[in-house]
Amino acid sequence: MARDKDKIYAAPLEQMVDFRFDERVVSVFPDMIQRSVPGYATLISNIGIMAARYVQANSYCYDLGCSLGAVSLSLRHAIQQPNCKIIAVDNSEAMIAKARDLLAEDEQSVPLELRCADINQVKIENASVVVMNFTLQFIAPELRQALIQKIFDGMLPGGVLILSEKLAFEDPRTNQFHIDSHHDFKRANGYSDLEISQKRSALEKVLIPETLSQHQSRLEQAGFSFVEKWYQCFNFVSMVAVK
Ligand code: GEK
Repeated sequence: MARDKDKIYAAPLEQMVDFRFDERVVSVFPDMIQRSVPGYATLISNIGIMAARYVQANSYCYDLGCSLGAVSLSLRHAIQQPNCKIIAVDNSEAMIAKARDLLAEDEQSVPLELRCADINQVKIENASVVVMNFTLQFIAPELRQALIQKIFDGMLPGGVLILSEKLAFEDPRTNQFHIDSHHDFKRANGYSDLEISQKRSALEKVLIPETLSQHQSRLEQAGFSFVEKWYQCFNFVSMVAVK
């Protein structure tokens, strides 16, 4: 995949507008997410590895907030069960259009459907695997419980939800430690202080992180019988929740 460099916040902006997944972001997205999310490649490959254990024959696998389809590709290459279908959903038309081009280059027989839709409106059914890799954090907090409940209700017994999120921490010192460490990670990946601070302002009202215990109690309230954090690097975590 050709990787254009993310320079969106490199020059000073006169007016800060809220972050959007538009064409400009889409064109640099692989570079942006790789340099912004610690362990992104590790997460993508291990999501496939875990999904392979939970996927059931004759079921659906959902990639909610699929962006360019990295999780869907990982699932597609890992699935060994017969008669499965991957349903990848994103509400950014620009993302879905580019994902369609990228997935066309992938030669794999597991059927994959791309849908441009709001995940709050999408029906979840017959699901053995559901992945939200850094998507719930962009959903309005008051809609999150209903969304998790809808996912749980649409899952098969024994199915897995893999949920990756940027976290907030109750203790201010802990919170600051993780924010500073993440910013050091971005600096080490070539982002300037200006880029880091402008991106932070653009995301402020759009990406709303919660604490690990908020996520855990929401998952338990929905009915998941096993909830476990399997990955953490700084303020980025991934959890599994089994029905
Ligand atoms: C990856 N999972 O590469 N409905 C559908 N999509 C949405 C919604 C919504 N309501 N809100 C946001 N999105 C991907 C990375 S990125 C994470 C996920 C990031 C979509 C949005 O358009 C974007 O493509 C994605 O969620 C979040 O593993 O950029 O930090």
